Amino acid sequence: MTSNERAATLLRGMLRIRRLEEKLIHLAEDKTLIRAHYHLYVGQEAAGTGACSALRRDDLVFTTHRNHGHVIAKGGDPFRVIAEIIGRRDGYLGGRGGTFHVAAPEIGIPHTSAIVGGSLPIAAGTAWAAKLGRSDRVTVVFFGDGVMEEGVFYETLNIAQLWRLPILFYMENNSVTPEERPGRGSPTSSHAAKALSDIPRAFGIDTTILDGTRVDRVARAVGGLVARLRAGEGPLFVESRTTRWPGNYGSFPRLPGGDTEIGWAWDQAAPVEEVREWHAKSDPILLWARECERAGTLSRDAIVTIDREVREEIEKAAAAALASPPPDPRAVLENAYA
Ligand SMILES: Cc1ncc(C[n+]2csc(CCOP(=O)(O)OP(=O)(O)O)c2C)c(N)n1
Ligand SMILES: [Mg+2]
Repeated sequence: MTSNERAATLLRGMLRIRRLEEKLIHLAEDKTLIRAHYHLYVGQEAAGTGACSALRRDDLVFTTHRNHGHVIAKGGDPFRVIAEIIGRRDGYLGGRGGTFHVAAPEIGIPHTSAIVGGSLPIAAGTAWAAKLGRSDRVTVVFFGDGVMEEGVFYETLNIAQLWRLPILFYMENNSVTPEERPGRGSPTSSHAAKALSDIPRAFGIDTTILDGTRVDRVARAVGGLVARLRAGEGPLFVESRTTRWPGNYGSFPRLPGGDTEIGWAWDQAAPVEEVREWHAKSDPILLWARECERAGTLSRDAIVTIDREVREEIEKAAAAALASPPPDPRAVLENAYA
């Protein structure tokens, strides 16, 4: 892939997540389509997109309550993702999982848990299976900084290191200010550790701190880590730092400044005040658009065109998902175990 193609692929991948999730906020205004709580990945697109760009289709990914972005980044079809979220038959799980449980075994996402830390031991299990089967498939488990307060996190780290499992623990610390992103310590008010990255290091697990808003750096770094996992050097740990999008502070996601305008990459004064600084300093998509134009890998016109194409793709996917029927009530006992 040329550097221009790579720039376009990463931009398109991140925009697919952003446009899909903005669309979800609009769909949720009709209180019947998403009936309960839902969480968005807006602001963290560079982490999932960059990391998954370094994976093969048969590598395994585990995710969290913010799973939509990871599923899209691993190659999920936006139509089937939206259909799952709004509970329709064409969803990856036939509409039974919903927003908290979008999983897609055919692209390497066998399971999603919304229990904080719930995916970690299962991910260690698939890594162990790969090791026993002498396969070079790797497992990447994405999780939030909050997981480091859970007991299961410590048990999983311990067994993964004792058994040298081919797993990447990809911790998305979304509680970091722009100034703290490149730094070393990352204090949080809810953890006694001075730096979260000290914890895996105490287990002897090699740990990398990444600015999780920089898609190219994430892709390059994870590419190197995955090669090491395939060579038997696991487990490995990443702390990926992002700054929380203002729309993600309340109990339900909001669009305080409306849908993201791609032109804000150059017109940084344009967004409303509540989101202006975030888009200027912490929006991974606008940072990448600006960087590509500066480096000459994508022109402004090319960037605008990619955005228009992605918007059209997501509009079509949403229309098809809305046209998909609800699950057949007679199928309610399928896949149920008693
Ligand atoms: C075991 C458990 N405890 C509490 C919750 C409620 N809960 C849902 S998300 C969340 C915060 C998780 O923080 P973090 O892992 O940092 O993820 P973020 O939301 O910041 O992406 C909590 C406490 C839960 N789902 N599971
Ligand atoms: Mg968090």
